[in-house]
Amino acid sequence: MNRKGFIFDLDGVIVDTAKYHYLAWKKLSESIGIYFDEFQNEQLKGVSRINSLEKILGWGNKELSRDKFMELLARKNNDYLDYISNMTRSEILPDVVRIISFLKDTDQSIALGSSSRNARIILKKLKLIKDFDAVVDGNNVSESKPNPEVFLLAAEELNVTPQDCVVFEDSIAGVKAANEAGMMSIGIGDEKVLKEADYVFTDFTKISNQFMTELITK
Ligand code: B16
Ligand code: MG
Repeated sequence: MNRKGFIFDLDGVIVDTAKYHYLAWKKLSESIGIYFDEFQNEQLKGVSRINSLEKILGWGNKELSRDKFMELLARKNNDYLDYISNMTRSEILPDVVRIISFLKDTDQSIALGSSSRNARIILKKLKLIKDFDAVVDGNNVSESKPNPEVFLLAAEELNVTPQDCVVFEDSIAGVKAANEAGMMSIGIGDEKVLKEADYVFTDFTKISNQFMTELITK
């Protein structure tokens, strides 16, 4: 069989940490008097921690000193780390393990392409890190999604051309990044939100092994 590159986003694709990012950002926004709900949250998915706080401050028309900005970033991350401290394999989203096993059985290359600086900690907690041939995360890039840097770097590490890569993403920013990289984008979530993706599935239980075979042989 062909060897292609399959790049997984982390938050919202492999594990439902998106809900913990939401809780931590909501707490932080409200503590500085800025309204925050699911609509705002959708626009932060896949976006780096720094860019997320910049967006929140923009929505609230607030400017902060650099020290205060850094303090709020640290506070958000501490809350987030508290939320994920007891995370186990039980929080891996349904059928993620089946899809990864299928890719390994068919000798495909697998990478992580996440904006999170906490990605490695989470993969270790989930005991998934050994399954990835490359891990590219928020520590390795200078530009956040929707910039394609994270996915292009992952393809390079896998030694696969971007045209031979498939990206699984739950965020608008991430789907844009995959498209911009010239890769096939598969949205995981709501097709009304992820309308720019090449395909959208509500979750991995809806992705058959036959569909995966078609992606590999295409
Ligand atoms: P951290 P992904 C992204 O991860 C999240 O979707 C986004 O909500 C978060 O702000 C970003 O990581 C940075 O995360 O604060 O842990 O460095 O979806 O690209 O895996
Ligand atoms: Mg995500």
